[in-house]
Amino acid sequence: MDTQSDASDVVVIGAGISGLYAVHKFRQRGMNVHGFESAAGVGGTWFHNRYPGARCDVESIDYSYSFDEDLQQEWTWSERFATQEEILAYLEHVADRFDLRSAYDFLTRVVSTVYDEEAALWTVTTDTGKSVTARFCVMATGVLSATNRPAIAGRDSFAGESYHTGEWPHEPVDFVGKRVGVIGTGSSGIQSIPEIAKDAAQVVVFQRSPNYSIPAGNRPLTEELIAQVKAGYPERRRLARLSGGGTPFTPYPKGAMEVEEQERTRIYDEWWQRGGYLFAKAFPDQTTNLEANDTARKYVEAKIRDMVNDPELADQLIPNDHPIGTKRIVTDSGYFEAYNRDNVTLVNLRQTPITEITENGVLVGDQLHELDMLIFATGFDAMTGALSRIDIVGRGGRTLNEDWAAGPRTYLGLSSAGFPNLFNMVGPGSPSVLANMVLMAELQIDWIAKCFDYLDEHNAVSIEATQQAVDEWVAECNAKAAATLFPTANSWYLGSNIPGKPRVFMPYIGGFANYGSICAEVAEAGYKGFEIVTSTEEA
Ligand code: NA7
Repeated sequence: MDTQSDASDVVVIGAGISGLYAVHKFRQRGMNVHGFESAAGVGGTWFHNRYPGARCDVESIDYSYSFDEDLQQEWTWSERFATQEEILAYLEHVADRFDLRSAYDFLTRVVSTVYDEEAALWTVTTDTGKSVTARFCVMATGVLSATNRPAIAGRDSFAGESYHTGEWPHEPVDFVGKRVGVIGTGSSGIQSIPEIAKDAAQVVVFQRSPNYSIPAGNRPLTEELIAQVKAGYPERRRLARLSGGGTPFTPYPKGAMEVEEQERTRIYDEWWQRGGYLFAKAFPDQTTNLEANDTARKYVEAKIRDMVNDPELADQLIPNDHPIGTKRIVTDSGYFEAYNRDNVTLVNLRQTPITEITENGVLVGDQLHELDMLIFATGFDAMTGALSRIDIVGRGGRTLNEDWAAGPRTYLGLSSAGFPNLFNMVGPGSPSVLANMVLMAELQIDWIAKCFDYLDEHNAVSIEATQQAVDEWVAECNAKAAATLFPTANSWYLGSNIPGKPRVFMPYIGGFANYGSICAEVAEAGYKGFEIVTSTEEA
């Protein structure tokens, strides 16, 4: 183990979408940036989630960096919804193009970051024994990066091949002729099941909660469309920044209950044809008004019944425990139709839960499902999981885990009281996963870079959210969530998938454009809500 010590201006933890851009942006300011990444390469989420069928549900032309005009003109996406492979190739291209790998220690996991109040420095320590001191610490650790392997009895006793979708191996996995069990029907399960079914002898799906899923309507991008998009990129990005979710779409001007049924159906047809999770936003009141939501729910239920041949099976695949859209609607390719195949079976865990996992398979009640391979598509300790696995120690020895014991507490998602010069990327208290992650990351990193300029201009040593600003922002986030139907669903947005996790709606649901305006106003008002300590004060 090497025990090297080093000094930098800023440490960036994570080499995913936000970490890579952070390195680039801060280097452009002339800063010395030190990056750490636990994986062997760049890509974050897109490095790890290599399961068959993995795609992003935001259109490729929007799910890409906007910071460099040449980059967005030269890169050409092949499909409307990009595969994991293509997104990873893109991020690798970005890393090469801007020489970002050189900032990183790969295969290096950060175990702690501790603030020294006197020196106003963070000391970041890794599992390789290396430690780096830096004035600033940027946590680009990802929101869907800490995998969840639920504590099912006998979980580790299965003797066959076993994988988690979020830690998928790099070597090809061969399903041919195998009996494959999949636990979980979130996005990862729903995307992978139809692909696995093409090769496997048998796929047994263990479903606890059915999910809404809308066919992607994926297709190759034509040269004509690409030329059009590239010519109009500045306007496309401008509209995306003015939108609620960071993609250039405008909601219907009226609520679902303000129009006649015929018009409502016409709009639902339009969004169904368009494909994907944005169906949740066909009408602006769909996730705030239960009556409006019910119209969308009924529309989708009828579609599921059309796609699944066996009506009893269709019943079991239709969610009945949450309003549509209050868990992220999955964007699929052939999911419901997969159940029409002879080799795909549904095991309804709501009827009979898993008793235990055994050496040979999964025991449900007294029925043993014998398997050659078991796949955990069981999701993540979302939004806070990756941070909670690092010992983050702020002023007075207080840890972030202590500060967030009853749920995450931030100002603008960026900063927490007691943790000077430490910034969280795309996490709780920001629109985060409710927005296009790439533009989300750019917005926050651009804000932080400007903040660094301000600190330099004012000879400042540190910046930190005040307790009052945090209290008010947490209250604002809670109020925004309470005005919607989202808190009624047991989703990972609320941490409900992790036993013992406080039930708090974690993202800011006030919209991407609003969030951007609030952050800009705070900066223009001289970083209102932040305490800035200057070197004179310190002296
Ligand atoms: P998700 O959406 O959290 O889905 C995880 C699935 O695993 C979900 O169906 C869970 O059922 C199921 N699960 C979790 N624990 C268990 C146990 N103990 N027994 C049975 N089933 C279980 O994760 P994904 O990886 O699919 O997607 C995450 C996000 O990535 C997604 O929202 C997109 O934004 C991209 P439950 O619903 O908890 O009953």
